[in-house]
Amino acid sequence: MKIMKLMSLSVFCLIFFSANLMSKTVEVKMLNKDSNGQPHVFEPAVVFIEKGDSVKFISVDKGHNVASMDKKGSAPAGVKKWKSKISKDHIQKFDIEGIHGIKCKPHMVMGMVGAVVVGNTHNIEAFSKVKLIGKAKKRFPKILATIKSNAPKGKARKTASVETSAAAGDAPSVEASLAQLKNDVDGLKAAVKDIQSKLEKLEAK
Ligand SMILES: [Cu+2]
Repeated sequence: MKIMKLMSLSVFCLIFFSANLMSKTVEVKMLNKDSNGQPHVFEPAVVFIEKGDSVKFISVDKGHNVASMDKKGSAPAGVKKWKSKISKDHIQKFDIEGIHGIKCKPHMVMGMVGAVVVGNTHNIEAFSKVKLIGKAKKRFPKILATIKSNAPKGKARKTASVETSAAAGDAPSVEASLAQLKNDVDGLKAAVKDIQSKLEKLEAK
């Protein structure tokens, strides 16, 4: 019995560490102006990540912050409010799947809004009904269009997110090995489920 428990514990550890190895951080710049001359922007305005990944918001220009949008429908159920300090870099980890609206508090009305898409777009309907004002309202359709045109997620990650961990030259092989690792983890997860159910049956006896 003890051996079984130890075995399942070690498999859990393996999965835990593999999952941590796979999580990544993408970067979003907080800018006074983007390359097209658009004032007060997150660049990119929309990023696509997986559950457990993080976004690093870089305070390139001063006077900005990043926070959860805090509007009805602007985040999946269970997401708590969060915000960064003005003029500071901020790393935010996302553990709940779905579309998370973001804003810069001082410049929201001037259109400084965006979104972090975590894994999938299951809350797109509620998100598309978020009520914004001013220039944010004007920019919102473009954000929605970016989310829609890049779903399913796989395609978008290459163009819309910035890999910070992988060196540019060997990016494809890193991608491939990550995919392999993910497959392995999925296999392990199934194995753990199997062990768990056996364990439960044994304990029931
Ligand atoms: Cu701002």
